[in-house]
Amino acid sequence: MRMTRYFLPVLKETPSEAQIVSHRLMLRAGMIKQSSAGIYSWLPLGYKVLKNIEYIVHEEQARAGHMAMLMPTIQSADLWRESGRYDDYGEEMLRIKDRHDRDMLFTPTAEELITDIFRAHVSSYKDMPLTMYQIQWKFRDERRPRFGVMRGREFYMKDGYNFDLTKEDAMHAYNRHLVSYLRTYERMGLQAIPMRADSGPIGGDDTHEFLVLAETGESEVFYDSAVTDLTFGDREIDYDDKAQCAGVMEEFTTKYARTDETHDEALFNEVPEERRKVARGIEVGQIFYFGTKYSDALGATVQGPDGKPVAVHMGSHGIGVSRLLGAIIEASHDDKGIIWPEGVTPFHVGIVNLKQGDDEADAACESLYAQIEALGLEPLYDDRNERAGGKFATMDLIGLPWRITVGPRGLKNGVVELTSRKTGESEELAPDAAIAKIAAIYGKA
Ligand code: 5CA
Repeated sequence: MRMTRYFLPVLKETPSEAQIVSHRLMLRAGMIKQSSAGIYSWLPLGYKVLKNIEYIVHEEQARAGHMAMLMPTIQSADLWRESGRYDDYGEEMLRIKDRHDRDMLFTPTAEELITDIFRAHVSSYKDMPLTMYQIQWKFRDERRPRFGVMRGREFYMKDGYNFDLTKEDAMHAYNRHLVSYLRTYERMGLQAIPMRADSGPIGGDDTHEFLVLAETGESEVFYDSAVTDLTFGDREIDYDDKAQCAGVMEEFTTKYARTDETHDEALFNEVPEERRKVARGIEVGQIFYFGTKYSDALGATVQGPDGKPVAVHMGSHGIGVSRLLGAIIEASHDDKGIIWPEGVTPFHVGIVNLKQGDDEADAACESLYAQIEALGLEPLYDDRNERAGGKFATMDLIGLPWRITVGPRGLKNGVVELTSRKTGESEELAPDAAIAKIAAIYGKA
């Protein structure tokens, strides 16, 4: 992409309505524009990152054996009356009437609809286990939408649902989700710690939230600092292996880590004092096991191995896809702007031409551009007729992990400059060597 053709409405001034850094930077970098309270348009740069995050979620769900699908955002109230949640959900649910005066709603989550699909099509235990998920817009009429995409009214969520014959199988699904979520967040450059939480309007007893530690987080959290040493890394896992998944679950959830809703001071005090931490966190996901709550309410039974009907065991599992943009920026920025982890960056490399219009500099930039594209990577070329300072400021603000700077003086010596956004370190390299390094960084060598 060339900057002269790109829609990148960066703001010079810091927007006064934004209270936290991720919200400020998303507005300043031209990623989103508020359309009404808690509802945003996703401008090209923001949309690209949203899609990259979505892609990682899809890949990791596929790896875990879960099937993608899509359900409507507008649903009939009838199903929600069957489960009893039409009244229970309260003011957070956006209620709509259609032209025939029928009660409709904008989905805040989809346990009812997926259970309806299941009961219509699955009648035997032989068709289980089954886990399906979608990545779809949700609406919750939050009392205090704030912090940009962090607490929106409309937001993008991955919601997955498992159907199993027994509690044991359903707990395997729970553990499988925990493992897949650990991998998902790590690929985005985040450490998200599973913490015992409260299940709220979804229901059930077993639930963990995944929290990214950040001063601006909305949740107060209590944990044993030993949990921050745990990483999943690139270990191999067989998602069908119950014992393996349960082992990871145990490894990541046995040490004390809880949100304020479930915090237990006496238990916490058993953690050695120097390891007891109280901090704030951003909830980027939550997994639930709620047994037969919805299958009982909606009559989702299957014929068991002995021929008798059994209510299926269910759980649901969410990732805050749009919230993750805010969480990643909170975890990765400096006073100049965003620092995208390589896994989600909107463009892989920025190219800055220090002297637009100079034949040699222009040609060198064009050549780098073509070579980066040939690697299957996306460059963003700042080809504007602007001062170098302005170009650097824009690149730093939008946070591409790597920048290649091209100028007539360097080219005379046969070099360009490769700069890491994260460390700020620059290296002078021949253009080919810079390309080789980029290829290696992104696994394209
Ligand atoms: N049905 C279950 C699992 S699919 C469910 O709805 N879970 S949830 O309520 O915990 O939401 C899942 C994730 O969506 C949360 O962990 C959070 O990261 C994100 N989320 C929830 N509310 C908002 C909101 N108002 N704005 C942005 N993200 C949100």
